[in-house]
Amino acid sequence: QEATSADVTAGLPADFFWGVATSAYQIEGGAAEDGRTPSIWDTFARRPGAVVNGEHGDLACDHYHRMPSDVAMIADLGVDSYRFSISWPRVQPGGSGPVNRIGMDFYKRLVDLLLAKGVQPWITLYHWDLPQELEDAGGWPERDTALRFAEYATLVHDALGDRVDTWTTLNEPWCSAMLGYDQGVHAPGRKNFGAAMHSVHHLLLGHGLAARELRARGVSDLGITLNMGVATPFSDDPRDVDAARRADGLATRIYLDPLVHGHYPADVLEDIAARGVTMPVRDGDLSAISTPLDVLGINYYSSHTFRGGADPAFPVVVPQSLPVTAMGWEIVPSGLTSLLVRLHEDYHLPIVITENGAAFDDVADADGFVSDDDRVAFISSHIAAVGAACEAGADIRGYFAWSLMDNFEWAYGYAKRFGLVRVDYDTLERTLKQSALWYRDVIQEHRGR
Ligand code: GBH
Repeated sequence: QEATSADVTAGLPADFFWGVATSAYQIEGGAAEDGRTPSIWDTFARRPGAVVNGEHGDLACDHYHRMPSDVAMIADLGVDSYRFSISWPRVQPGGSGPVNRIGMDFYKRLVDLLLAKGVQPWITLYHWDLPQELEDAGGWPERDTALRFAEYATLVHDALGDRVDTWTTLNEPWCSAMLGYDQGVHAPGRKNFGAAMHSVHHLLLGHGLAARELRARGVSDLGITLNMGVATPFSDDPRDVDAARRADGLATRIYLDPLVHGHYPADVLEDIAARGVTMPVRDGDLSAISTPLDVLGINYYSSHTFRGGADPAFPVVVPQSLPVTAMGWEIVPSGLTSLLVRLHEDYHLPIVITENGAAFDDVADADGFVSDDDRVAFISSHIAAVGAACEAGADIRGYFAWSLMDNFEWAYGYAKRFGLVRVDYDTLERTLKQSALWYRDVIQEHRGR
């Protein structure tokens, strides 16, 4: 790699921090152990055709049993922070009732081992693994799920609040609502736009009610993680401009306007009303949802250009003939800079990149080593894009690479590899890729500046 680490981190502040990220269902395994009950992903993965090759997270990376050595590996990368999620059905089986001590002890040990190694734990409470019983009772389209989530949040905080400072409520509610309830490509696999919009509101409400509880318990580093990109109109034809407005509305403003400004964007409410849907808002909901955030987590993978389609309600993505990752997602680091500058201007929040990374067609040598120059180039160009946003005035505090290691890539199963560390799924052996060694150097050089 020709660009030096110093070039890559040039625009970043001296106290910028570095991390790696994972999520519970994607790495843990131990699906039926120590009292854990099924989540919607355990169920969905069993549905024929839902996941490539019928794969599921029963074993995944077996992190549930290899956690101590995984923590040693994390520390060895030299990161400041490790972002992971709590499996709701592991710590509160069925999604209601008392805490499952054995399940919670797993996370206590994880946190203690991280702290002993000087790595800060960054907890995400919900990364898509809703207890199946709550889906059976209606799932996120139902208001009660938001109340259950707030209760679950307090139960986790009661157990871990003495040793964890940083709390994220939800990971990517857009994916939960749109992929899970509208497109049906994620759990629970429903296809109903109205249910998806009701899910948006109840996810936000769950976030807000949990945020209130955590605030009342003294949490001062509280956030939510959203996935987004920039939506660019294909041309200045008003139909294309409208398409980009709609795409941005359903991906960005429908979350950030209520979270930051305390109201849904009027144009988005009109768009969804035209599809026969109204948000199930009750008095007081928006004040809970707009509980002040200390930090906004942004997961960035790509950005898109849109044009108006035959039906204006459905913006059409126009491929830009850019290089793509193994997911087929176009590589658009400049979009990250524009996104961060725009978020700074419109919402004025400190931001942490809670996920960024890429799947490529890794080839391991006889020792399991992967020379993933493509991943190094992807991550380095995106870190540089964050630096450019900082230089333009955005307040970006840190960066988490997605992911620590190869894992269960949802509907794509194990075929798509996002890790800095390779996982051999026959032996479950972990091997640092070139990108992991490079990332460690970047962190070290940035610290030395
Ligand atoms: C994240 O979601 C998840 O938080 C994480 O669990 C997951 O493993 C990781 O990303 C990698 O997928 O087809 O060009 O329109 C990613 C959310 C939403 C990002 C859809 C890409 C579509 C790009 N994704 N988006 S494109």
